[in-house]
Amino acid sequence: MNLLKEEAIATPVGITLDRFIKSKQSAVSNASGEFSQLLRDIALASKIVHREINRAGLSNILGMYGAENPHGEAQQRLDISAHIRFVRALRNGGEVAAVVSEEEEGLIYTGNHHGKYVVALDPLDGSSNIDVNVSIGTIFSIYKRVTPIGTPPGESDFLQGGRQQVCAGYVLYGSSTMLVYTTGEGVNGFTYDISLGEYFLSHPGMTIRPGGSVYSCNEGNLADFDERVQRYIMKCRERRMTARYIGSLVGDFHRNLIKGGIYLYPALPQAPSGKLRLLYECYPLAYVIEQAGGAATNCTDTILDLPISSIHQRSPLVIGSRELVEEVNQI
Ligand code: P6P
Repeated sequence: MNLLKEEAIATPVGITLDRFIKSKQSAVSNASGEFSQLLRDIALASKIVHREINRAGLSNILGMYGAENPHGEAQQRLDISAHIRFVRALRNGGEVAAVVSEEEEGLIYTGNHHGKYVVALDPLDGSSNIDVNVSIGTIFSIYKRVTPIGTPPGESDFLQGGRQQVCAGYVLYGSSTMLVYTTGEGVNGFTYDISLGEYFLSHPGMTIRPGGSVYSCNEGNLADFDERVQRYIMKCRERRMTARYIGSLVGDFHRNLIKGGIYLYPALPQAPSGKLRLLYECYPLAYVIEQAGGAATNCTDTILDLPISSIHQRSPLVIGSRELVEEVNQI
């Protein structure tokens, strides 16, 4: 066989998500495969949501759903579609005992009382961008249950605190669809190849630069920010940093992860505890960013150390390059 063929055969087509998961599972001596299956269930749901989003303009699925989520926010049809896809995949996969979703008030019991895990998720973040074709995302967070296996799960399974997450990540439905997650051993990014229906490892070992030249916040609220944040934004302007804000947390977060930068959603008079939710937005992204070498606070305290007392609790969020986040604390 000539060298070209040998070289072609020896060149890997790429590591699929499934092969990556298997390799990680085999490194864990007593792994049962349940966690691996749970990750596959999340990936499957994301592929279906990808398909829904990419044909949204053609399938009468854009626009308002005609109801509000538990926070009084108007729900988009795609919000509900994504919620249904993820809850269904997690229920049918059998590994998850309960789900908390931004789109439902209480726990969603899957009936899998022998499931070892619970999942908190924002099925489709950035809803306001859905109809205008701007990147949106799914954010997820996985915990091992603290309630006894075989019994019904409870809220305590979700109120363990950010440092108890066993996995966290997001799916970005952008110019390409990417799944990015951590299990505490760094951050890895996978790009979806729609022609094969597979995610391929495209961003192994993702890290964020300590500094950065991008700041992301809704400057329309500047007058309502607390003075310290106002001073920080002025400093960003003085430095001629680049202002980039697309109103989609996952999109802004991912850009900053790749290029270095900071995202800020401080408390506001109309949102004294902040707008974002601790359990299924702040905690998971804080886990990812810390694993990538960055930082996340609520403007003063570390997100992952914040106590949680309710499943839809809100928090201010400052997240991104470590030096920039620490500067907000010191300014
Ligand atoms: P505002 C989307 O609704 C979201 O939760 C985040 O994705 C986004 O960063 C933020 O809210 C946008 O909020 O108040 O600037 O429109």
